[in-house]
Amino acid sequence: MTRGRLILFEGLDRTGKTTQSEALLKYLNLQGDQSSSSKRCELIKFPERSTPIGKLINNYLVDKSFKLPDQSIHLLFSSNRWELTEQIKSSLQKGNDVLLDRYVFSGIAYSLAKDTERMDFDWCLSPDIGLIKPDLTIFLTTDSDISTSNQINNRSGFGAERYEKSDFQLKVKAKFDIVFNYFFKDYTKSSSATTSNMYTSSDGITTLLKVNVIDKDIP
Ligand code: FDM
Repeated sequence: MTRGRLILFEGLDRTGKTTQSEALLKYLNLQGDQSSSSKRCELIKFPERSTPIGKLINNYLVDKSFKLPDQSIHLLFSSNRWELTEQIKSSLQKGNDVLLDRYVFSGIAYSLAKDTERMDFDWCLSPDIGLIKPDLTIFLTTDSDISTSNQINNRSGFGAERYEKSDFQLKVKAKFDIVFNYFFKDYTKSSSATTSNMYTSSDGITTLLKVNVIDKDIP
């Protein structure tokens, strides 16, 4: 039996990760229905808020008065990925494709954006060492910092959760560049916008799509 594919959607808030991952889920499941195999595709969104650790993370995100050291919440996000690792591996082994909405790269970029003393890149990566590596990563971002701010400010309901502030999102955007430059050999080359990798949704939000196969393993 061929192992299923692990496909990751990463990116800033409000760039269409959920829309795109749900569309691909539907498409792959339709293909599965049409073929003779009983392969199914599943989508896992991180943080997965229903697990014991996910519930803690959810409290932290929705309740801004809930205090946790930056180190602790970083480790909880990583721990949440470990909670789901066996499930992901077993689905892939059955030949099912697994789609992920956020993963290790969000973990590093969001924590680095906090500029916490001694939480450098290596520190942030270390709890994720050994996690299963995606076969394909699709990074959704915006073309400029101005569009990032505008998109974020115009989002309905934006600001309800802890990290939903446009100045913080701009920092995350810069940190994603550091993270992707480290993991993907051709990241810089793929970063300029062309008509083929831009799309605008019905609410006028423009997204830049960068598709990369991971070059370095999650060690
Ligand atoms: N987030 C998500 C992190 O800070 N670290 C992580 O490891 C992950 C997976 O959680 F602001 C942040 C990113 C986002 C918040 O994610 C909740 P969604 O995609 O908005 O639910």
